[in-house]
Amino acid sequence: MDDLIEKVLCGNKRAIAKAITLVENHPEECELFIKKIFPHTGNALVVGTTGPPGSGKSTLVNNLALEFREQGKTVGIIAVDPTSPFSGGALLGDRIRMDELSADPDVFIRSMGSRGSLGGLSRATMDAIRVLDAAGFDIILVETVGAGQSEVEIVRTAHTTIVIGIPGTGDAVQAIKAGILEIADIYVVNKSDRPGADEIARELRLLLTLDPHAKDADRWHVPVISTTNVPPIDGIHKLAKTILEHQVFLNDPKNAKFAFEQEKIRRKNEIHEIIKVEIFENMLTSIIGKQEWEKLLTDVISKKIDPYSAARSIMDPIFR
Ligand SMILES: Nc1nc2c(ncn2[C@@H]2O[C@H](COP(=O)(O)OP(=O)(O)O)[C@@H](O)[C@H]2O)c(=O)[nH]1
Ligand SMILES: [Mg+2]
Repeated sequence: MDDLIEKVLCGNKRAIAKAITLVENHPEECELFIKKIFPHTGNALVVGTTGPPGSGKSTLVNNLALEFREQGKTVGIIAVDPTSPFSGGALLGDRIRMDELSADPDVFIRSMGSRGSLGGLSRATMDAIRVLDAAGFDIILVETVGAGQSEVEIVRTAHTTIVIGIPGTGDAVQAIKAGILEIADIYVVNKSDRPGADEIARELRLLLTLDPHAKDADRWHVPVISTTNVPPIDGIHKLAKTILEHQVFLNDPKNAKFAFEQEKIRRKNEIHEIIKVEIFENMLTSIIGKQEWEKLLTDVISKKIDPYSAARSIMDPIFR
């Protein structure tokens, strides 16, 4: 393991790939591995991107990666798809640009699906981010599908979260309803080459002014950026600039308290996640035997007992 760690710290791509497979598939070894690389993490800027399928996340991430490469920054990319059983392969998107990226020695691309993550996908993703961070990548771009709870958790591990919407889908209003805007540091209206893009951007800016903290000086004010990610590409340069401005904001001593609170939320989520997985994967089966578990499930199915009472019957002996 020490050999693997050393190679990861040197940025060796094969070692990085192996290390990510380790954190995905071997929760026991993973724990020691993360413990050892942890002191080498904390330098990368982690940027999460979320939005509905087909909104252009992969294309945007590719273009953003190319933009940051032009600025001389090294880039790690993780594409997370909880609905995909596959892991390890390249992510979908614009193949040609993608190939351009994967041939670049200063870019590492990895996709993660639900299958190859025994200890939970969001935990595996956080650890994969750590591996890339320890390997010295300047920027780590994380793409996650949709707006479900697990995706929100994944995105919350990022320093900067980009939420993507597209014209003509009622996304903007949907986003507000789903509370998804709350996780956005930057809102992107992609496919702005399509009709209705300006309206949706305007509508979003208006909605954002309704935030009770909208006028607080020590707050980050969520910008709405329009992008087009098919030629002629537009808005990516501005988006990259805004991401870096967000980082400057977080690093400003004036905003230390805000940044610390954000970090606290991230670490709290992560620890919760670890405990949750431990309870479900390990503790649950050791507290309540397999037969007992089966019986409880059967009782709920046959309506002998409701799910709350079933959960209580497991928890009460521990917490009472
Ligand atoms: N018209 C238009 N199409 C786009 C834009 N960005 C992405 N697309 C297309 O939208 C489709 C879905 O893109 P993809 O990046 O795979 O979406 P993802 O599922 O969110 O990752 C692809 O055919 C892209 O070429 C854009 O700005 N304008
Ligand atoms: Mg995609």
